[in-house]
Amino acid sequence: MTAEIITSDTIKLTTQDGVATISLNRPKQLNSFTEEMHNALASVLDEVAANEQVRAVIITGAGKGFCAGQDLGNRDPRKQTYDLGQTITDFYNPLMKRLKNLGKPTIAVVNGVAAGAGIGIALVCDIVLCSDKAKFAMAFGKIGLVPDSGLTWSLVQLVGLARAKALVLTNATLTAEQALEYGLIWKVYESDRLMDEAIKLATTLAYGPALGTSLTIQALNQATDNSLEDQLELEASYQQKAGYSDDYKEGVTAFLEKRPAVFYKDSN
Ligand code: T3D
Repeated sequence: MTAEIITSDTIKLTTQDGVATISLNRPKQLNSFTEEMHNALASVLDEVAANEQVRAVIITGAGKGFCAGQDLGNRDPRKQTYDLGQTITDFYNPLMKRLKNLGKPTIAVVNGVAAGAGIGIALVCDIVLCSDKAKFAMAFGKIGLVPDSGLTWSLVQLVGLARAKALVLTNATLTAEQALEYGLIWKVYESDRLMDEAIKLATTLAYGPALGTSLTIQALNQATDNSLEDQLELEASYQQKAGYSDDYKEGVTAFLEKRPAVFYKDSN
């Protein structure tokens, strides 16, 4: 077992036992995003994607918040105009694509308030765990903006069009329990248990069959865009890949030998 800590000012990365934990680290501003933080997170995500020892990824926030979206301290529309389409194209959209296509399971650990693009970051992850103190504040309408970071897509997918429209048009703030009831997240834990539970889940995923897990995520991500016929074809091709893997050989061998399968050994 090993722990390695790499820090930049705004993003902290810890790797241990196959699990990378990424903390958004601007707690005084509720971990809202600056350009520097976007660049630091992009580098860390690329590093995590390339590191074969990393087999599951947690993303969380330092301090009492998860992420309040764009840093509004960086915006003063009284003094200048901004091409926000450009910042979305240059920073938020690549971030969403990096997270969605990481090739490893991602867990958002929402420790406190998530607002604006912070909600988009949580919902693009494969599994969302929340503290009982977490809140989801839609926020965009309050400053005259449109939901971004994939939220017009993910909210509709997760809660349906009727609830998605009402949530964003009323700038609603959901509690963790409401988010659970709406099907937005997987589980809620008391705040002092949240990280232990997240690490337990991430470690279980890290010790699972990496290729099969990655292909499963990819298949599920494509399900809503595909017809059943297309999805059946996709499953056949992914199953072919999984069937040629060492993990399949180990899984079936372990079954026949009546022992737990070993897909991953921490090399340290
Ligand atoms: O601009 C572009 O590039 C386009 C991109 C858009 C993407 C987006 O995400 S747009 C949405 C931007 N985010 C928001 O509009 C959220 C603004 N924040 C809030 O509405 C509230 O702060 C929260 C609902 C998130 C939390 O409320 P509360 O009462 O728990 O905390 P608070 O007291 O409002 O905030 C605590 C501190 O965090 C406070 O600083 P202070 O007064 O203690 O020094 C506050 O200013 C700071 N903070 C919160 N959100 C932001 C922020 N600082 C900078 N940027 C923020 N987004």
